[in-house]
Amino acid sequence: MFKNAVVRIPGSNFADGLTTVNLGVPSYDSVMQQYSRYCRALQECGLMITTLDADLRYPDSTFVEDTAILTPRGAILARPGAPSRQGEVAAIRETIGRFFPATLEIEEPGTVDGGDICEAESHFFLGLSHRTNEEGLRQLAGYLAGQGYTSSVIDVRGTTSILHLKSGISYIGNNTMVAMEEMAGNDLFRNYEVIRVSAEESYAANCVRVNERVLVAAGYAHFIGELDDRGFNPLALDMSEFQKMDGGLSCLSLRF
Ligand code: CIR
Repeated sequence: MFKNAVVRIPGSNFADGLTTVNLGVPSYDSVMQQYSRYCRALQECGLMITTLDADLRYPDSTFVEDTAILTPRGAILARPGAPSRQGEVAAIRETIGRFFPATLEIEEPGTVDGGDICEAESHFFLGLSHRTNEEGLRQLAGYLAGQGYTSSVIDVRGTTSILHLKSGISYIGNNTMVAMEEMAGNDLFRNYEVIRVSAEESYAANCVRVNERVLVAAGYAHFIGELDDRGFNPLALDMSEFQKMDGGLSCLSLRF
């Protein structure tokens, strides 16, 4: 069960952030509407929200998930691979410290984006990506082992169209892994129930189990229907403006 979430208000310069997709420029009004609905959804799932002010120094800083890995056994501050995002960690450190007195930290030359880290009960899947490097994962695997977790690495550098591991897979509890078509056959998932997300709906593979609900991007009827059929109680949220900046649903919050 999660009790808390940390979010950061999108800045008016949100559209100046990094993106690799060609979906147009986000409208700030719509960004704020979608962000507000997202926060309400977290509250509807029973979470207490800590809201950080917009930080115009970092246009991508609303994607707070990339700054830390929070587990029931402790906090690990990440070190984002994009130079323009590295200052986001200092900006959130004090907030995380309020909830987690002792924090570990990924050190240079390691880089880790939180979006590359997928927690599945006591096992972690660690994405090696264009943002998260081998040294970062070596440090992280050591910290997680110290907390009693196991981990395995999935190299997503050759996987088309995803920024982070969790753009392509999500663990939603009940031993169930959601995976985009291209990743669904990975042998590491052999002991899981795998819900395959078709190539047309692959953006929705980034979804989040929050207590009794699964938050999922709106507009992906087939996948949402499948979640429903399997009893996962999906809650669909419009994410179009965040998608324009390569952002998935999970990256808008840190949940713990
Ligand atoms: C970036 O490129 O870093 C941001 N525009 C999007 C980050 C999305 N984060 C995530 O999926 N965890």
